[in-house]
Amino acid sequence: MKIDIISIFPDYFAPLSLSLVGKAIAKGIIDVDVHDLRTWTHDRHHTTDDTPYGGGAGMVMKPEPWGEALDHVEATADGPLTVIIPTPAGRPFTQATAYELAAKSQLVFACGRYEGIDQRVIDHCHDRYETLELSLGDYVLNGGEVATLAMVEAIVRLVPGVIGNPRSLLEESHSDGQDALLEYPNYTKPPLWRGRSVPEILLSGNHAAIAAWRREQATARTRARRPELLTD
Ligand code: 6GU
Repeated sequence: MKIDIISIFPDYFAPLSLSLVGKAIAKGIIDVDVHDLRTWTHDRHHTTDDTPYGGGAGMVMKPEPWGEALDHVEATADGPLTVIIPTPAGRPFTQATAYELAAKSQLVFACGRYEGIDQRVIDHCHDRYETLELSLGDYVLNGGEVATLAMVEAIVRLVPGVIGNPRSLLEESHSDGQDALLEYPNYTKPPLWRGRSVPEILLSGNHAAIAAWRREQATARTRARRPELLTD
């Protein structure tokens, strides 16, 4: 999988060379290119934003650098592009979205500031590429960079070969879709820590009883924290 990221803050993406995503890059399973949007400005100050038509607070990203950046990525691509525009005004990014995107050959993340990119760029993307405007949740970040880091990690771990033991993915896959439950609590050694014991059942060796206990715990936790996830 190829991932292109276009941003005025390319330094935000240094952590991609660490941990799981970094290993996937080292293994050659994914290839990440971070592009500085200012590469495609032509004035002395490398201007990427301007005041909004119609007035109002904040600035809007100018269309011209975005057009050239996208043309460049398209011209150097060897297949179809899927463009992702992180925005608090987008559809929710979910685990189902992550699975869908993990199957694409080339993703392009267009990181704008939260006041947004000139709408004509977004319309151009919808006309020319498969394009998704996606939000992480109902809160506002200053720009798409941190949202992109989160989405890239969620997607890349689902690409075949990235996670050594795909059983951990299998267990999770029960937890997507409508009747998802939150994860049950986990314990490791020692059996007693600061007066707190590991629940007896987990030491019993009774795998059926353990599975039932975990399901109860997950259900109780889901009812308390995310009742909207329970269908029954
Ligand atoms: Cl995807 N972008 C921005 N700027 N803010 C957000 C977001 C995305 N998701 C939640 N808040």
